Amino acid sequence: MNLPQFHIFRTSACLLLGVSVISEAVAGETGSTSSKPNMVIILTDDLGYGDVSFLNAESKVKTPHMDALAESGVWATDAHSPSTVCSPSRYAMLTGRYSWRKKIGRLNPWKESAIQKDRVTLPKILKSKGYHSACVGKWHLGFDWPWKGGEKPPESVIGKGTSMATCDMFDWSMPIKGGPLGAGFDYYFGDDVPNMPPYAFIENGHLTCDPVNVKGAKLRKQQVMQGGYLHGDGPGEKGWRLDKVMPTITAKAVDYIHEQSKSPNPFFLFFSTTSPHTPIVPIEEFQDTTQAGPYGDYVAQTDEAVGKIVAALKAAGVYQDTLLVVSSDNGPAPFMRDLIQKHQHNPSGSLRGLKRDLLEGGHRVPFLASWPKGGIKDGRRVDATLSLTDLFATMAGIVGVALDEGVAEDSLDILPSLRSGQPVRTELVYHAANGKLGLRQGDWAYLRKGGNTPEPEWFQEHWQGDPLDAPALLFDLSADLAQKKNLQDQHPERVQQMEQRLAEIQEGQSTR
Ligand SMILES: [Ca+2]
Repeated sequence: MNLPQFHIFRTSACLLLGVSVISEAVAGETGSTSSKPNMVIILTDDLGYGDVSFLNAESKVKTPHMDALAESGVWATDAHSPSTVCSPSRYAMLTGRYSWRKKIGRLNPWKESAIQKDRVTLPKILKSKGYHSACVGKWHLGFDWPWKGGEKPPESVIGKGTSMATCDMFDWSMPIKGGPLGAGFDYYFGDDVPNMPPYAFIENGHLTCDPVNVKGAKLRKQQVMQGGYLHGDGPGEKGWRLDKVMPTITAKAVDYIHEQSKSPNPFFLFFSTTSPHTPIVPIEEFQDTTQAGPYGDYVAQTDEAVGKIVAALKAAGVYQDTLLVVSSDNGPAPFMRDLIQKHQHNPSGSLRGLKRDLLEGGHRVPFLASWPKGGIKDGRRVDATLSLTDLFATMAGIVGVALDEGVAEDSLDILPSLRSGQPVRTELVYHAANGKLGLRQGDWAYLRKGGNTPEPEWFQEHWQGDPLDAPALLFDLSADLAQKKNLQDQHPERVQQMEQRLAEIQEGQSTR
């Protein structure tokens, strides 16, 4: 693996400067001499609250590796992705800032880097403390592509959801800029977005192949096992196999752990799986291994990837002093609702709603954390409200970086929640795919009108929930986690108060 050089000088300088009060507290409480654990975030793509067996005993998929982490680390019941679709959710996690402040939605193919160059990001914060960082897998936050002649073709040709890009539009001798490296990572390997061109791997600033023109529809027809959409044509690797993406990026992430564990410096790995998002392409080893069709098999493969990362951390001898987080960037894909009828498997489990929705199923996600030396252990269940936006302030706190104004504006240090279940977050803004917002306050969820996809008739009969087209939706999650009963009529004053607060947050600059 061609990794950039370590930043030894910077690390030594940071060590000489000493550790912060927060870091000393960590060391004092745990008896560890280290205040710089390795950090690993495994972010799965569209994995649902009902897909994993540690949260849903009725799941038709067994997830033994994640279940084992739940038994040894901590698992959260009320963790949320910052948005209900990929790009904004990832933006918020890496910047600690609500994505709607920048009005970012799901990026179409060939979009420019969505994270501004001067934005302080999580890898930049950790780099300032001597960490080496890598992003492996899905990115979906844009790159600055090497357009031939420096001019981007019109959106109508390349960027309206269905790409018609061809190889001759690019100058591949020039580097692909921006992307993960532009956002502060030292190393990137992945395929950006598996259902969008380029249908190829990118390593740092270059494709790993000499690209040819690849037809998305042909790939889909020949290889995809279930549903989904490929966003058109574009440059790609000759003979590209969609099913080699997960095994390849998993192996890269494992290699990275082994390589970096030899260094005296800590590392930060953002392993962003492309599964179980479409294209649904489980490898043969997992086909027909679950009772939830190819999607279920792909969830099982995702679980195994988590197991491989855990095994690599243990084999490298760094598991005890690594903060490992496993979660999902949003709820399960809308077309997976069909699994309820076909396989009696509800990917949202006990929750109403799916990816894109303000309802809990859109953003309440599986969440696991482990850091044995740091007191995140013993298989504890955490019911405190968490957001993936909070990973920024939490990790910054662990390494002793104080956050300036204008940095990670919506991120809270949730270490007390992870260590002892102590609630930190009392409010949370929900973000639908269409930009509509909702607000969580304690047990109450208030959803503005229009932030949920209409439900098919069969599902309405099955779920027996109140209509979603009311002027506002208000749910008491302590009594009604399934969000069947809209209480807006019974509590008009609460609706008014929460709407007012939501508007206030929208007008403000920060929530921390
Ligand atoms: Ca996603």
